[in-house]
Amino acid sequence: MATATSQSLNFNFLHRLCKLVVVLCFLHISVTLFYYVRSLDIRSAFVRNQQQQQNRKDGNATEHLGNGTETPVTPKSWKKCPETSPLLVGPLRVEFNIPVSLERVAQENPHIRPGGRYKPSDCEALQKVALIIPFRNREQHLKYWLYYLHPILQRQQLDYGVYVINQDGDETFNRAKLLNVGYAEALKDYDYECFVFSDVDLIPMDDRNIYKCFSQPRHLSVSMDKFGFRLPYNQYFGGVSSMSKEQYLRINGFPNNYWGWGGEDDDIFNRLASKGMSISRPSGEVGKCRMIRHERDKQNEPNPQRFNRIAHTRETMNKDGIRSLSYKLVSKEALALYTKITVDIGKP
Ligand code: UDH
Ligand code: NGS
Repeated sequence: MATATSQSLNFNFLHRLCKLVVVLCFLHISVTLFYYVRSLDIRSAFVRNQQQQQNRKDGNATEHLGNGTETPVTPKSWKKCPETSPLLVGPLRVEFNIPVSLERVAQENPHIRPGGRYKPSDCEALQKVALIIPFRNREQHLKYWLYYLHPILQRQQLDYGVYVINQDGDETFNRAKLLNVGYAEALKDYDYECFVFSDVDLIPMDDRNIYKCFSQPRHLSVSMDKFGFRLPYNQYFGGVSSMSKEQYLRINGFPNNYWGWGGEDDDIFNRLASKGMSISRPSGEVGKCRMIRHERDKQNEPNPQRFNRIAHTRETMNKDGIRSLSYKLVSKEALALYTKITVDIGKP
């Protein structure tokens, strides 16, 4: 009798245990199903959101007309631009006897946005490039630079912005420090990954000389008319050059203490060499460029200290560069064809 009772108790216990296990299994499956369905929802929302953000970034999902209406624009394909732009034409005629005005340049380049910004509308540019120009009192040269370069850069299918770094006041000119300011200020605007540093008076004669960055720092103005279309010396790194953000940071940017003409480009070359980098260059044919002839500028006399300074680059480069840059921003204006940054960089 006692055995029968205990058997029935055991059976009851087992029966309840089984029920509990079944309920637990059911709960487990329901919870799993619930989270699975929810994750599907989140994933598709994420994809939708990403696409919208991308459209917004490229400014093409909708066009704001300024009157409260938004017109949908044909969605573009998000493929990368090709390695070689199909728009390139090769050798170009460059001359400086035609008068150019900013109005004309703006009219002929209707796709340039305020601040001198542009990106291709039908593909995603391979690089985001900031073009940095050291500047003071060279208005006529700047007009030619914008006139020739905007069409070239657009044909090169770059996502770019033009920054003119105007030295305030009449103290001695300092090209390399202005370039450092350009690097710092451009990065406040956009996530640039490549920096092209160009004198205002140098114009490429072939649009296959791409104003972008390469696996090594690039020297672009390799055959200038004023040097008989030859490189003046192997280590020459002046005129127009490009560096990725990473390459630039590896050398602590450029020196801030070369006041007046000469040597700062050799210092930059020394910095690159000391970090084991080599210089990449286009061929002499593709790298042809013209310089706008001019007299020596006031307050940019040859710097008598330059030879001594370039002899000590390795010792000074870690202390003097982008990490120690200081300046006072006077103004920053997004003009129709370029961003004008006026800056007080002090004096020697
Ligand atoms: N720059 C200015 N304003 C100046 C000085 C220099 O905008 O007052 C800029 C400009 O972008 C120029 C660059 O800095 O292209 C380099 O200037 P530079 O004077 O070092 O070099 P550049 O080759 O002239 O233009 C060298 C002296 C030429 C003397 C010619 C005498 N016939
Ligand atoms: C070298 C200068 C460089 C200059 C180059 C070309 O002598 O800064 O000439 O100058 N180096 C020194 O003076 C140490 S150019 O003919 O373009 O005026 O870039």
